[in-house]
Amino acid sequence: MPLMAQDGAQPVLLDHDGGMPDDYLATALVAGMANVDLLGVVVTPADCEIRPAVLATRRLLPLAGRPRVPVAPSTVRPVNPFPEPWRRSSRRMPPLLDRRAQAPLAGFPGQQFLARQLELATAPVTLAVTGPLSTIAAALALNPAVEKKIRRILWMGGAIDVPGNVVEPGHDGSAEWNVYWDPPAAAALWRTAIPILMCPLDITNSVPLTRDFLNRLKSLTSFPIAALAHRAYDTSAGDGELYFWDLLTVAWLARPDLFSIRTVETEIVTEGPSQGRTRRATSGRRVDVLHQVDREAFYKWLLSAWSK
Ligand code: AGV
Ligand code: CA
Repeated sequence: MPLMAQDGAQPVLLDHDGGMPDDYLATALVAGMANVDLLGVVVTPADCEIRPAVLATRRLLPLAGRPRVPVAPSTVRPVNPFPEPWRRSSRRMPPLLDRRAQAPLAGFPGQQFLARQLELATAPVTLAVTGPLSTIAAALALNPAVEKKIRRILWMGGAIDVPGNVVEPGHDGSAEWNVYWDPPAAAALWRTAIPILMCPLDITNSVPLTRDFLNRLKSLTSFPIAALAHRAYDTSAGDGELYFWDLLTVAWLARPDLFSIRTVETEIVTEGPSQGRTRRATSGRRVDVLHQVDREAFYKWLLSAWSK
């Protein structure tokens, strides 16, 4: 049955980048939130191959109760592309392959779709972004006037007082990948007045995928999304350390009460060995940052959200 958004639900546009399985599960999670009015989903071609990522997104939305939400592939290009094996893993959403129902395509490239949806919006929209900021930056370049339609950008990205996760020749390791993929796009957003709420590695480091979580998930696989999550994390095992990066980010939309927030001043490094770093700077750009989370309550909430 299609999910009905609650009266007064917050309008949200989701921009994910197809990371397996984090971005897909975050998409299902947002689609399942009754306090969210989901206006569309954009797929940024970053941590994925765009065709399988768009297809998986279109099959996930009906499964999560939102069969009519439009999906738009963005056509932005990287400064620093993701490693090939990570991108290839976007093909592996096995439980979705036999599903026929597909959410519609928007009929515009993602950046144009974003700009249009913002133009049409009658109330300020929250942009939930679980990949690079490139598509949003491109949408603002197409129509700078839509900036005032954005209530805030909720963004998985950055590393403030902890090491980054970029391991590349010539890089010093201080950057998080969603910034590093396109540092000028992040820098462009830093020049706007849009309220930014970041979910950086500082906080996502506290929510790893654990063996205990997988065991609890395994007992819930009679529910379709829980089954999907279990299989997705199973096929991803061996790819290295996994965290609930994007899932923690979007959890804030439904459960802000689980988080504390702090404000920091930062700048984006766009050149050299630290490119993509979100560096503290006095008189830098003020951003709000998800600071601490009630970890066990988050895990519990995630499992319950997947059990319906
Ligand atoms: O840096 C975290 C971001 C999140 O948006 N992504 C993964 C999440 O979707 C990039 C990333 C870091 N390590 C990775 C990543 C890995 N081992 N595999 C794939 N993507
Ligand atoms: Ca991502």
